[in-house]
Amino acid sequence: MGENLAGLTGSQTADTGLYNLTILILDTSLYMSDPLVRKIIHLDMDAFYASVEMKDNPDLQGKPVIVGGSPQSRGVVSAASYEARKFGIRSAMPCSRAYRLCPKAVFVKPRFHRYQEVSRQIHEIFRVYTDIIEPLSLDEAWLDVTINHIDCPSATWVAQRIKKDILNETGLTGSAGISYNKFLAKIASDERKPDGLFVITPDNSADFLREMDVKKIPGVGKVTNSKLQSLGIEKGFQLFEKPEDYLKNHFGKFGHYLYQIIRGIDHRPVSSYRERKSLGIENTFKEDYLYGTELKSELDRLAEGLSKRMRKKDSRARTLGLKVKFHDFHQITRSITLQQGILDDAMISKLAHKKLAEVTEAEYPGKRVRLLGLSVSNFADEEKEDVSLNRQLDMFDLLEIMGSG
Ligand code: TTP
Ligand code: MG
Ligand code: MG
Repeated sequence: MGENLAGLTGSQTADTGLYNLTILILDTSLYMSDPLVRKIIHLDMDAFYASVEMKDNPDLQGKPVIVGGSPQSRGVVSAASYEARKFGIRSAMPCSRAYRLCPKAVFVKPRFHRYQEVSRQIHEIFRVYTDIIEPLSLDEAWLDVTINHIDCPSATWVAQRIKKDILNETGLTGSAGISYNKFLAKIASDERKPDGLFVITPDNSADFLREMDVKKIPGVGKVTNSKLQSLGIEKGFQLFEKPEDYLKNHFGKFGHYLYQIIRGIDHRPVSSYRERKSLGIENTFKEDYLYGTELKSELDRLAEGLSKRMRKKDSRARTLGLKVKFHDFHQITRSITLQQGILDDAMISKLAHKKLAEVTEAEYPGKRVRLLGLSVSNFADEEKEDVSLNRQLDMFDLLEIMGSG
């Protein structure tokens, strides 16, 4: 059954009534075997910024397109079209290197408002099918379609409809991953890019995870991956063989996460737009800074400001979030949650500096920063929620912090 479903992914453009009916039957019968199984779609647009530019400017069609800085600048690639990727060009690569790899590539400056606009269009389409939508960034989101507005029992079918609507309304393609939890759906959306659709079922997830490279696990960054490699863990089955205590010894709390995730266990709900309480402060700088004295003192100022606000509101929080927007508008968030006690001024400053160093030195070395933000959430007087984190501060981030901390 699982193989049948996965096999459908290769011919997703077919659109005969019969074909769709086949999907419906396979998918329904699969999920009907366990009414408690959730149906989650992860949708991620293909070469998002580059595709938007190519759609808006037909001259760029079929060409290697790079959205980011100019080839002479010290900027990096934000997005590379699939044509550009044939030359080995990837996001976050210096533009100068991209130019050397493909001198005929067309370099385009980003237009963030336009990407936001397209992102809003896509979200409108999502809402036709479900209200349970959790955006991860402008170009991707999780959707819980276990119950959906069109009463369709097949998540695969819903994903196909969404892909088609997106294509009709924006002219762009996205890739869908369908599975029974967020982790597997996210991994699945990457499997058949571009314009892909891939299903991981309860029946075939074990086989899939066995063959998967562990570096694909969200939260496994460079640091964790080299640590895993040094332990001889590169493929899923190698991780699977390790006892939980072994992983905990090497990775702390992150070890528990790895143990669970490689067994396909992820109970996080798709948490939709509802705003969680958080208190934050951010600053866009007049010039972009590399990691160094100026950036550190900007962070000090933010930490002080945040502490002051917290005192004013008498808030006692457990989670600290750091937001970093780079000069190319690429934005990331990291969070850290205290297991005990509440954040005081000293702790806020210490943790914020630790995270900033990790992000700017280890993860994105040499990338200039245009904005820093700090926020606190998970207040001590707040009712405990399943995942008591700000929506943007994904649990994977938290776990990565715990793992590398
Ligand atoms: P991604 O979804 O990671 O990549 P993508 O959409 O360009 O390509 P793919 O088909 O593999 O999904 O990121 C979405 C957008 O976010 C991307 O188009 C540009 C921006 N971005 C950056 O600005 N810098 C980065 O390092 C990355 C990874 C993305
Ligand atoms: Mg994408
Ligand atoms: Mg994405």
